[in-house]
Amino acid sequence: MAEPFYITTAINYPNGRPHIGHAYEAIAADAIARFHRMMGRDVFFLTGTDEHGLKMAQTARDRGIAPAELAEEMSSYFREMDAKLNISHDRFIRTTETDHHAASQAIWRAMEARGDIYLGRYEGWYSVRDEAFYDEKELTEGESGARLSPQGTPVEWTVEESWFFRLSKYQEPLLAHYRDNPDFIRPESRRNEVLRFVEGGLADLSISRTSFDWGVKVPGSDDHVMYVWVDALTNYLTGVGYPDTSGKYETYWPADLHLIGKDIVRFHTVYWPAFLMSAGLPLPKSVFGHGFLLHRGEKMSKSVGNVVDPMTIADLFGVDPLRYFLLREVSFGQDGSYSADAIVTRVNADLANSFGNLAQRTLSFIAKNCGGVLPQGGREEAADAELLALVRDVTTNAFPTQFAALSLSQAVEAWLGAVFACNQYIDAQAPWALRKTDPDRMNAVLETLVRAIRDLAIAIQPVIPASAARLLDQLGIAEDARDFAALADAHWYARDFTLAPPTPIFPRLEMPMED
Ligand code: ME8
Repeated sequence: MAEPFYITTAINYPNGRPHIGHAYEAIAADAIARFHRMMGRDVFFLTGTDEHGLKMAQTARDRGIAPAELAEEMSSYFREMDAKLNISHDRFIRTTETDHHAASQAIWRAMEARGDIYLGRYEGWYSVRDEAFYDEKELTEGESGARLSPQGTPVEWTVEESWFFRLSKYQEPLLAHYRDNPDFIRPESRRNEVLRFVEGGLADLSISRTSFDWGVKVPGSDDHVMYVWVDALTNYLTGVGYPDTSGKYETYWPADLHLIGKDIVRFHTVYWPAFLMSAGLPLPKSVFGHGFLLHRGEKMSKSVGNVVDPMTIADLFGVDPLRYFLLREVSFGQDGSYSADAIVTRVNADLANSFGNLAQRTLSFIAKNCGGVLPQGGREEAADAELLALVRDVTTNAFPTQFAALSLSQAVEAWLGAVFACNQYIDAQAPWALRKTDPDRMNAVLETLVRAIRDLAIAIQPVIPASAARLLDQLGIAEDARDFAALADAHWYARDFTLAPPTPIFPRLEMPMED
């Protein structure tokens, strides 16, 4: 039986349309999910929308509509974005769904049964935009003298009757867990931040609200709704059928990877494992906090006018070019910058001029000069075996090793190095010149190239799935022979296949008029 792999993204607040940061996270998670499927794992990939909380309630009120109506409309844009970007999730969860309410109430009851929930009165600072409580000592002073959260958002003084979770009780167990599981929080810089925060002491957490009712009802306490993060985090359990602990839960829980952005690492590595410990449930194996995507190095904000709709970018440049750019350009775990000219430059250099050109030159030559029949045999030289060994090493070793370690950009860089080697080989061997002088040698060169292109197209599928599939179609590779295991078969094309004159897979991009 295939080994399971459960990966999740953060669930997005549908209080507005998706932005490029949401697209980035979905694309990264999708590439990782596709990679593990290709490695033979039984993958379950969960994404969705986080529809409760004060932020949703306030946005809906400002628009004069019910929160459920806002959620319904905006959540559909997130699903459209996922469909457009070729996101291969197994479930799109919405926290307003009935099974999610049941799961949230079940984990609440489990924490209550442990004696970790008590009634009190919350007095403190709350940021609606972050949906987070802050300590006085964490706040800074804004230009107008108003207090701001560490994320730079406004906070308001809140006084309410509230249920509390005994987070303080979990300081030592959490620190022990971080110590014993060095990969629990990645990258290293985020792990250090969390360690410092927890070592500084943990106050009990207010986990219910009475001032609004848009949320999951607290069991046995109907005038309270759960703090939105309690229900939001529980989506990872709902997604696999909790509180039913047979079936999907048994197969996939604990999750292998929660992929999230750096701003919500604390919720996932402090609150969430503490809730799970309290409920007596196993902890996720790993949480990875990726960086933020900045437009020309600046934070996106409506007032700066640089909030770009990811659907527009995908329409302008194509889905796979966008996916490639984001995964190649941004060192995974760090912040990255994007702009139209950076996308055009990167995609033209790597995909159009390097990989695309390699494939197009080779395949159109075969279509034109060999009647579309993939050449075999011919007189081999040392350079052929050298190139194939290099490509094999990248596709079966460097690329998968880096990808599995979430060094996504390094994996793609290694792949690109092999593409460059193929282009040097084709220039040095010049099959177009051999056609008249030495057709026997030409056959060996073309066979080498076709093999290399097939290996490179297979490996890069997680990053650019649709384009790689088109290229593999052009080469006549069967759909069930496109995973990493298939790379071991060097004799895959010893059969009848006629190659049609290929259309280029990676057209050169033009710079749009305005960035
Ligand atoms: O935080 N670049 O939702 P959200 C990269 N509902 N990633 C970004 C980004 C940027 N500029 N801006 C945001 C929430 N993100 C909660 C999550 S999970 C149980 C609940 C990332 O819509 C952000 O870090 O504000 C998060 O991982 C995701 O987008 C959703 O952000």
